[in-house]
Amino acid sequence: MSQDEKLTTSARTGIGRRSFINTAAIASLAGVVACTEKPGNAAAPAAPAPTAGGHDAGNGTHLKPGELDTYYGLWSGGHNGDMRVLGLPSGREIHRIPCFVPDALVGWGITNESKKVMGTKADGSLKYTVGDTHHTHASYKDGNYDGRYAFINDKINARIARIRLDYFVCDKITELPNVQGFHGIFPDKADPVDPKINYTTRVFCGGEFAIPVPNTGTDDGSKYRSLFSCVDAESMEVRWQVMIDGNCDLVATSYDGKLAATNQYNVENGVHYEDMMSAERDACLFFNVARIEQAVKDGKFKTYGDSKVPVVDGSHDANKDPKTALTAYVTVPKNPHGVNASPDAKYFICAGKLSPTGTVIELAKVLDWFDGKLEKLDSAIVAEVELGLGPLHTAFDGRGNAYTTLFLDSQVVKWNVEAAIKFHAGDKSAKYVVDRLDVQYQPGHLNASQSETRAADGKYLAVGCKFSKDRFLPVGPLHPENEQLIDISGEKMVLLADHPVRGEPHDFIIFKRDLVRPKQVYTLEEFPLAIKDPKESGVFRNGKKVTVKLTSQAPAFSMREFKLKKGDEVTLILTNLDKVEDLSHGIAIPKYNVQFVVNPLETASVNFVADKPGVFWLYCTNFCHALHLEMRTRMVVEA
Ligand code: K7E
Ligand code: CUA
Ligand code: CA
Repeated sequence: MSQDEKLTTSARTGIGRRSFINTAAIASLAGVVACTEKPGNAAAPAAPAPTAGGHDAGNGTHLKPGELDTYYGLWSGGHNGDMRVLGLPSGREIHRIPCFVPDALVGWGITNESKKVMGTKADGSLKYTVGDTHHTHASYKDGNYDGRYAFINDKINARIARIRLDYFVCDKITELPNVQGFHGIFPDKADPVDPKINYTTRVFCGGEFAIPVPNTGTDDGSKYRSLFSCVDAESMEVRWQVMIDGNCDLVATSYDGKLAATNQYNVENGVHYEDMMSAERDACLFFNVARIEQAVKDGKFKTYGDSKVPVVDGSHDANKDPKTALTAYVTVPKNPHGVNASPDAKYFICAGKLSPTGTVIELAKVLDWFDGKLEKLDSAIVAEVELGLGPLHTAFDGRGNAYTTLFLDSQVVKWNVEAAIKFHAGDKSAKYVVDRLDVQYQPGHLNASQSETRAADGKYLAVGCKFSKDRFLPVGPLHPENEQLIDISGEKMVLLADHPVRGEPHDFIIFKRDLVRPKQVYTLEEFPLAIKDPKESGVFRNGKKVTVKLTSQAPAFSMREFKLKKGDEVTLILTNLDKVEDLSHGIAIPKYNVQFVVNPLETASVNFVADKPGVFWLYCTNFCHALHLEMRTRMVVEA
């Protein structure tokens, strides 16, 4: 972009942005040298951290070839139904993890193994082929990510997926019963009863749309309800649900495991948007996790429809007495969006959306209320301060500052939480707004490096802008969204980079790269169908049912050809016996609509009916060897 074009863009967006660009450029001249020369092997893993503030080429995000990023980002892929893995600060997309939607690259939704994770109908076809991921979070230990799992939601079909972070693959998907529009998720960070369990064992899920429960075709609007669900992080089974008044949106959890919360924008139980915004205040609803689990143990629950999941009553009426209440409704201004836990473990912050405010709720006071020590629940609100127009989500830098997106103002506002509390308490000299930065444009989610952990490090802030407008080359009516990277290491925020992303990105997390230790190869033992020796290959017939066992080792499959008869019901199993990292093979079956990839020591299988006679060249689809093009096997289907 030329200086002139920059000016034009600045002029269009109003104040200040050009001066931020200049600030970044100046910082790069004054700062520490970011990238040190690394002799020899370009793929050596120890990449120097580009020091925020010491920017290379004025943006701090450029890595030299062979240098590695210092942070991982796990991004929701929106209605692509996947999770994306980014390296930061470069912003390079390094992986996509298919979850809810088939993916032709690896054969997700084609292999039997992936179909089993995704869920099938009686005829073996996929139950769902669309998904809409919004929120992604990872499992915790001691208040920081432990590299075991990530979790992601599918809003459309009310499913939660788990991703194994040793292989960066989705290994389980669970559909929540009696829920529609499943939105927020958050793993717990400890057990409320057993202090030895200082890691994630549950994931909480917010049901956004109220529906008849059970939803069996009788439309009596007065009975629409929403459920808040708890999923077991290991078994991925739904442990329990809470039937609430109003709805759920985003979810947050406390560091001690005692509280989970969801913001509610539809306490009105409206069915049209006008109804949903008729009240001046909605709520942030708290769940007393230990009491709910006790109630389930004591049999104080119901079940609905076909579901066997225990559902406890979290309505206002059933929870008036604080000493026995399972839920607590703190009222917050109009149609809030986003509830986020501060890294000092003290506060949840609700962003106002239709109110220009941020609400700070002190968790110790909510617990006091449950203990009967706080008379008025709403006095757990320790600040409610003006931030700007359309506040949506909040991130933290670990130095007491919060960063909130302002959708309507197209800004990020940096504000100091303790100053906001002082201001709210009457000290009008307390200046809580620290900085504002224009972003391009209409930001939704934002998150800072390590933000919702005890190890928040205040280095980078990424902002998911819902509109990119003029920021990228025009490509027709559908523009990419704009993921922006901001340096938050100083007093003032500094915009570092624009990154185009496929829609519709929502939430994401950014964490230090040494918190995960991905494996480079599978083990044969992980796959019950593994073919451990090429000598076990062959065609094994049992009437019409035929099993084809095949292995791959560059540059050949274990059988040069094999024969089938028309009408055979075939299961083809392929084990990749190459043990070297990155040496994957793919296999395509022309005219049979089959393609999938097997990574080193991985096994995958497909089922098909050999209904088309002829000669078919099965070929390797991953360029694996100088003889990759020659890596084929002939399938002969006899008429
Ligand atoms: Cu997390 Cu995008 Cu679903 Cu806010 S929501 S923007
Ligand atoms: Cu194997 Cu290409
Ligand atoms: Ca409302």
